[in-house]
Amino acid sequence: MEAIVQQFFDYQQLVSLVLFGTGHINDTYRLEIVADGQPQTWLLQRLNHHVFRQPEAVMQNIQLVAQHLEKQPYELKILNPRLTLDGRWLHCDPSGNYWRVFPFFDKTTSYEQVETPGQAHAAAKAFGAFARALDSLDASQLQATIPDFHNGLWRLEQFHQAVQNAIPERLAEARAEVDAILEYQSLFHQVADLNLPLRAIHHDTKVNNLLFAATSDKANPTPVAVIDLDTVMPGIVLSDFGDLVRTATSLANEDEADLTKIHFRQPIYEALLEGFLSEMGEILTPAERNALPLAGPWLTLMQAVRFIGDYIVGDVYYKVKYPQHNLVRGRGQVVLFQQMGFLPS
Ligand code: GN1
Ligand code: MG
Repeated sequence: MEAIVQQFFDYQQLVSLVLFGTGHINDTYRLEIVADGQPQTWLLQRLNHHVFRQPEAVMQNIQLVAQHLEKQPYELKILNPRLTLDGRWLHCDPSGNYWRVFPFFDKTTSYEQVETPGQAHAAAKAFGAFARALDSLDASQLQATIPDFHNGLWRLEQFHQAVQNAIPERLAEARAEVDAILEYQSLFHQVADLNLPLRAIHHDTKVNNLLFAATSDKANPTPVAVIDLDTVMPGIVLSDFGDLVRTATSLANEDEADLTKIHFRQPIYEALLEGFLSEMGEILTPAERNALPLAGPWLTLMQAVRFIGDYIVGDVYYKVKYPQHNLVRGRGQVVLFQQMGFLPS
């Protein structure tokens, strides 16, 4: 690891390097060094190149977005990657792993779950401000670094294939969830048929991808930065509003195994809608605005498809901590989806 840190910094002392955060894809470390006689904290991250097959394109997108945000009236901090000492965004180590460094925003905190409408409003306003600042970025300049990432019809097709190729015992265990997903599959057609416009979309607006000021009032926190820009690429607004609804409205977090704890909270939903529209209300087209109620159910069902699909084929995508982990996550998504009250057409 020292050899990697040396690519990015000319430092006097490496004080600590510890695993950090709860991401399902990349490995993130908090790095403390002494450089130029000063203690400094950074984030060092291994980019999962099995998921992001064009690491350079991911960094190009992030760069483009960061540069664009710099030129906008945008009040949050911008996640600018740090270059290696010889001017590269990524360092590829001898084992073929890709590394990059981001600023560590001090005195900030993140929440795995939303507790108050004030938090929900602040979170949605922050992601809304991010989307608004990117409204003027031509989305076709961004590369689709994970092709078909939030293409519901493609996810559905992959899911059907996963069911065909499933490990029989796992498929049997997940039968109820698989059937529930199939019962509502028309939702993916419904959203695809809307042909909503492509924008520069974050695509991972879970509430823990926001940093808030650690000293601010927890019930009404002050956002500091939108983080995790890896999946910024062309997409539809339902992705960003939807993932916010998926992660913020539920009383329990994504890993909760006790299904009785999963509740969709309507007052939180209303605060999210108000917060998001306070930034994006005048920018959305009428079709986008009318489609917002579909965002939460659509994204939650898609996440169920992804977790259950991964479980039945043997956990090839998401990091898991125990064998049933993806099943538990997928079950939670199905329950949350059912509570959202979407009726198949
Ligand atoms: C993944 O890396 P992380 O945890 O931010 C995933 C998202 C899912 C999310 C579910 C590249 O995000 O799409 O919504 O897990 N990212 C990728 O928690 O697949
Ligand atoms: Mg992510």
